[in-house]
Formats: sequence, C-alpha cells, structure tokens
Amino acid sequence: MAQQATEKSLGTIFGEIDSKWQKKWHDTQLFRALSPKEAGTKPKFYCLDMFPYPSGQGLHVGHPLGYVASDILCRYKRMRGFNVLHPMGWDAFGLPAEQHAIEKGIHPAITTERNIQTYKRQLSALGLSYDWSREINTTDPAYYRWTQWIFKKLYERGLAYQAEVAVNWCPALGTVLANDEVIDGKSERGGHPVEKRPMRQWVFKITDYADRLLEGLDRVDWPESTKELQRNWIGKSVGAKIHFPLQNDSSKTLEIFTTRPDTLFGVTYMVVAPEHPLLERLVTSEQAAKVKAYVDEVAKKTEIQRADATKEKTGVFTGGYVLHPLTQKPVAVWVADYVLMGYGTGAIMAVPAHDERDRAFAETFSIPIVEVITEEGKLTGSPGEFQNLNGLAAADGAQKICDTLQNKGLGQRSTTYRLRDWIFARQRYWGEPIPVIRVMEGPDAGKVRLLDDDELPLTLPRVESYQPSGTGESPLATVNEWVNVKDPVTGAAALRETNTMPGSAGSSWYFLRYMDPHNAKEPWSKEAEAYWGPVDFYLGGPEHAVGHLLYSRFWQKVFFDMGLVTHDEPFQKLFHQGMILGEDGEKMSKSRGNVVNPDDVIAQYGADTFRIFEMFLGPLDKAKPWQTANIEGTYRFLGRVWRFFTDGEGKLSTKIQDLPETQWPDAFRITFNRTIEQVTRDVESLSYNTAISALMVLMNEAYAAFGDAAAIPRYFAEVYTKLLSPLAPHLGEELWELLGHDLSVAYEAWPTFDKTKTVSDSVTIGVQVNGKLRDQIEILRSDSEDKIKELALSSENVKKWCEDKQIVKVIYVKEKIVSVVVK
Ligand code: ANZ
Repeated sequence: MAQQATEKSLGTIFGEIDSKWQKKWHDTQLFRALSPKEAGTKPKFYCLDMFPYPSGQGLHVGHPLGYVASDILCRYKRMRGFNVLHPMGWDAFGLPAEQHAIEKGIHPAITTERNIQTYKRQLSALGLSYDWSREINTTDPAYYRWTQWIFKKLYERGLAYQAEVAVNWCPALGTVLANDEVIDGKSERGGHPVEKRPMRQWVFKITDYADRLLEGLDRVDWPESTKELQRNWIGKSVGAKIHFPLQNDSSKTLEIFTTRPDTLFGVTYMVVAPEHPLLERLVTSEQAAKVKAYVDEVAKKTEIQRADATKEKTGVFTGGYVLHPLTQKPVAVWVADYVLMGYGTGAIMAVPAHDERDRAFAETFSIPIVEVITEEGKLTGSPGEFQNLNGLAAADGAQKICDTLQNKGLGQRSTTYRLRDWIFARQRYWGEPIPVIRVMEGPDAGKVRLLDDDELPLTLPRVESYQPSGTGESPLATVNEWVNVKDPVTGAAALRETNTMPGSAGSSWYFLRYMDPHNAKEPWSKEAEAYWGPVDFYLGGPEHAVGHLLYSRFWQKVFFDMGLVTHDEPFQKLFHQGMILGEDGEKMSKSRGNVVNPDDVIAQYGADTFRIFEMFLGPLDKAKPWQTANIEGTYRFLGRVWRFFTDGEGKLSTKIQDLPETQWPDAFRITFNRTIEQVTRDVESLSYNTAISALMVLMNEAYAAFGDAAAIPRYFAEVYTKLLSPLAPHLGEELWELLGHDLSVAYEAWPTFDKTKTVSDSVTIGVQVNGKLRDQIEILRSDSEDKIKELALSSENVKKWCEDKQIVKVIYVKEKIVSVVVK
C-alpha cells in the first residue's frame, strides 16, 4: 500500500517525459534544418504551416490540428532521410493589436510581444519539431525592412501606382473602415452610417499577372476547390466590347462588354450602372426625378447585395435610347443596380431570352423577350442582310458578328477579368510604413520619391496616441516630426506617406525569408532559394483560398521575373485542414462557451495523448466535433503501450529479448508487417486516423501474442517505437532511449517491411477426386509439389474415395487445389 501512495499517475509520468524531451530538443537544436552546404546530397523537404496572428486569446484546440498534422509529416520525412525545413513565425501586424492599444493604452509592440510568448509556449508544449532558429516576426524592423524593399522593387518595375480609390469612410468615427468592419452600410462598432469616399491609395497591378496566375494553377497540387475559387476570383471572360451610338447624339456611344456577341440580335433593352458617367446624358427630363431617387437608394447598398442573383430585380427607365449597331433600331436604356460599375464597362446589352438576370428583369417590367439561339445552340432570327447567319453554331456566329462589328468600327474582341488591382494601403498605425516621400514644393513638387536602400528600414515611430486622425488619414499623419522631411535631392519640403501596408504584405513573402532568415544583405540568398524552393507542402485553413494565396503567388511571379527565385509557383502542394468544432457541433467561440484550451488537456494527459487524440478525431480535411470523453480512450492506448514495453514506472521491461521473427506466432508476424506497410502509406497520405487505429490493433495483437509469454521481441519493440514516434514523439524518444539508444529516434531510419511476410505461410486448398471436392487440407507455401500431393492422398476422406480404384493422375494447381483422377 505504501508503494501505491508514492506511485505516480500515468499523466504525471507523461508530463515528465514531455518536459524532458522538449528541453533536450531545444538544448540540442535537434530540428535545426541543415544549410544547403551541410546537407550535401540529402534531399530537402520544405513543410510550411500558415503562420498565426498572435491574438490575445492564445491557442484553442482548433489551431494545433494543422500544426500537429504537418509536424507528423516532418518527423516522418526526417526518418526517411530528408533535410526538413519546418519553420514557424508570427504574422503580427494588424488591426486587433491597434484596437487594443486604443482601448487600453498599451503599445501594440508590447501586446504583440506578450502574445507571441504565449503562443510559443503553447506550441512548444505540443512537441512540435520547429526549427526555432528561423523564427520570424513581420513586425520586426529587420524583417519589414525587406517588405519595404519589395515595395520599392514593385514600384521600380511599374507595378505600383497611386489612384483615387473609394474607401469606407465613417464620419462619426472619423476613420476609414475595412470592409469587414462595415455591416449593412453601418459601422460594426457603434452602428454609424458609412459612406464611400475617394482617397489616394497605393495600388499594385496584380491584374498584369492575371493570365499567369490562372495558368500556374494547372501546375500545382492543390485542392481542386481552392483552384476553382482562385479561377473565379480572377474571373477571366472572353467576349467583345460593342458600341451602341446614342440616339440623340451619334457622336457618343454607349460601350458594353458581353461574353455572348452571338446574341446581339436578341437585345431588347440596355442597362447602365447607377454610377455610369453617360447616365446624365441619357436621362430625359420626364424621367429625371425617378432616376435620381433610384440612384440615391442604390448608393446605400453594397456590391455584394447588388450582385445577389436571387433578389428581386429593380430599375428605372432613363427615357433615353441607343441605336442597335447592326440594325440601327432604337433600344431603350434602363438604369438598374444589377449592373456593376466596376465590371466590364459598367453597361450591358440585355438579352432576356438567353440570360437569366435579364429574363427576370424583363419579366418584371414587361419588356419583350426575343429568342435568337435555338435549343441546339444555333443562330436563329437574324434579320435582313444578316439572315445568312441563321443556322450557324453560336460560337461561329459570335466570330462572324465580331468581324462585322470590327469592320464597321463598332466593336472589338475583348477579354475582361473580375480581378481588381490590389489596394496596398491602410489608414492605420500598426503596419509597415511605405518607403516613399512626396515632394511638396519647388520644381519637383508632387513627385514621389522612393527611400534609398540604406534608409531602410523606415521604422514606425513609437507614438503615444493611435487615435484616428479624424481626416481619414492614418494616425501617422499626426506625428509631425516623422511626417515632415526634406527631399534629399532638392532640399524641398516633403511628406512621408502616412498610409501603412495592409496585413497581407508581410505574409506574401515570409516563406522565402525562412530559407535564409538572418541575411542582412538580401531578403534571401539565391543559393538558399535554389535549394529550398518551392515549398513542398503547405498546410493551412481554407479561408486563405483567395487573399493570401493569391497575393503570394503574384509576388512570387514578380520575383521570378526579377531572377530572384527559381520557381514561379511558391507552394507545390497545398492542404487545408478541417475545422475542429465544439463538443456541440458548433464553431468554437468564447460567446458560446464551447472553447477548449489545449493547455488543460496537455496538463492532465500529456502532449502525446493530445496529439494522437486530435489526429484520431477523423479525416484531417473534414470538420469534426471535439469529444472530451474520447481522450480517455487515447490515453488508455498510450498507457497500454507504455506498460507493454516498461515496468510502468520508467524501466525497460525485462521481458524484452532478442527473439527472431521466425519464432513469432505466424498471425502476429503478418499483422506486424502489414502494419508497417499501412502506417507508411497512411502517413504519406496524411491519413493519420487510420494509421493510429492500425497501431492500436497491432498493440492488441502484441498483448495477445506476448502478454503472457516469457519474452517480448526487441525487434518488435524497436519498430513499434519508430512507427509511433512521429505521432507520439515524447513517448517515442523515451522508449527509444530505454531500448538502449543514445541518439534521438527522430533521425532513425523509418522501418521497412517484407512484402512476402505480409501474407500467411500456410494456405488451405481443396482436394478433388474425379472432379468432386472431397476434402480441404492445410499446406505450407514452401512445401514441395510432391509433399503436397502426398498430403492430399493421405487424407482420410480422399483415401475413402480412392479405395479399390486405380490412381491415374494427380494434378496440383498452385495454392488452389489437388485434383485426383481415379478409375
Ligand atoms: C449579353 C449576354 C447574353 C450576356 C447572354 C450573357 C448571356 P461573365 O461571364 O461573368 O464575365 N455583364 C457585363 N458587364 C456587366 C456588369 N458590369 N454588371 C453586370 N453584368 C454584366 O459575365 C459577362 C456577362 O455579364 C456579359 O455578357 C453581360 O451579359 C453581363 F445570353 O451580355 B452578357
């Protein structure tokens, strides 16, 4: 009993094992990736996690799902001989830290630092094998110096320009708001009205790369759904621009964009967007009041609300007409909000017979519907001199119509993209300063000048107040001593740019910095990139499908054009982990009270239990609810493993001995080899839940085969430890050490299996006498044909049917049947 009282609980033992190995890994820098020189001929594997924004809340159990999953893969790859790069860092600029600063008066740099420490502690507690020597932080001037350098390079290549862009301006709050801070035209905080206001902004010409961004998708191993989201976001449409002269002023034309020039003779009305510049010319005095009321109404809606195809169509007739370019018939022009100013030309030719939105509109307003394409997809109803088009396939008809329009100077083929240029400015404090000044006086007044490389980093001034400036400008605009500078060329007064970069700046190239994180001369060396690029495996949530993943691809292509990288696609394989839901099946959130903290689970059961439990919840890419009750099952499994190989207290079991495989029970040997095969395959395909269940089955069979026996084979113990170690690395290391090894299991060779041993030695075959099955016998595959025939003939049942007969022939069909012919 006394002993019982001092006996440690399994959870305590696991906790001690966790700390012991985490410390060793840290102290020996076990997971430091080798430099290209050190690596020699070792193949590389670059495995990247989407780096987190270190929020004040710390990790919840949903975060580690992806981190643990990629960690298992990295640990496996190391055992397969790869030089693995598995880095982690912090995407730490952003609004929440700034908001926190405004409310609590604590500088964002301080909260960020604090949050990073929490995240790092939590990640380390999970036993993740990061190379912490490569840690990066986007808010570190040593890092954002290069983000600013990249801005300069884009500018020098003509890919950055300034434009007046509409922003969400909230007069009551005196600030510009991000799109997601505006809900139904009101500020999220306070519910104040928000209006669009044009402001001068930096913009990147991502549209120059639209075709290459599309094409590259065909060359990467990404989820099809994510590729499709990017394709739709880029939204390439091939069609034509067609000019419709105004009826009352033929010197002016209304230009439209269509993907269906083949339907030109089916046009029954036109629509212009409420913001269209020609609207004023088109509106007649009778319709003016109605149109104005409508336009004012629409101004309150967001683009998303306007583009909603399911909503009822609204619009007003302008009173004006344009002329059909080929028939010269007048066509009525309407104004309606389902046409967006930001797409195509902001005006359409409406063909209600062949376009659903137009049909809904025409039906609402009793506008004629004229069919011009048959069900077989052929042109019909083309009038007058164009009758010869009838019967043509639509695609051919479209070509003919485009040719005709082009000849008459009334249109041209045109390709449009949904993709917009990337607005690269925020009216915020907590972001990277943009490295430019604007000259305010003298001969160069109005000119923009880039900072010299040796002026970088342009650091954020440490200010006491982050209050919005009240003019819509960034809070930096109020820091006079920072803003007012002299132009180094002319000595004239100049102003710094006070907008900062958006949150996506630092994350658009961080994967390159990890390759060479301490380089003070360049953002990364060519040598490092040539070795590590591209990222082999990228794991993160699907919410970044367009933003981050598109911006990074754009920059990578620019770097490629500059000769700075060797690949023009940054992420070869991409995987999205599913979400872990609360126990109630709902999204985890503080307000619902269903958030689980990983720290608590680890404190009670150890990190390995946590890791295996999360991987065992279900397929990695699926959403799945957390199930606290099932942690016990995982915990018991690891307890069984622990007690099988040890005395339960931390000494190796004395039963572990050298016992050749030939002396293992046949069935166990087969399961053993099959498990190696399956775990290998499953880990490679990230099917960790099935790998774990295979290891559970093997442990059960090990208990059955050796639990009561005098010996446990050492070879089995070693292989099992290796198979388990990527999933449960702390236990893996501890067992490996107990088995007498000085070096970490992390770089041991992954077990191989013998394919021939995955099938049983013995097999049951039938014995026929004159074509009728008379018995079944068990043979060994290794038995000779003679021996098998002898076994068959000596069976009692067979003997009975051969009695008093003459055996004419005995035929053996390998591992299937012995056939005896008698007469
Ligand atoms: C006539 C037509 C006939 C059209 C037909 C479609 C079908 P995608 O493929 O998405 O590029 N359109 C053009 N500009 C628009 C705008 N600013 N706002 C709303 N709709 C606009 O769509 C191109 C089609 O969307 C164009 O082709 C145009 O309608 C409409 F049977 O022109 B179509």
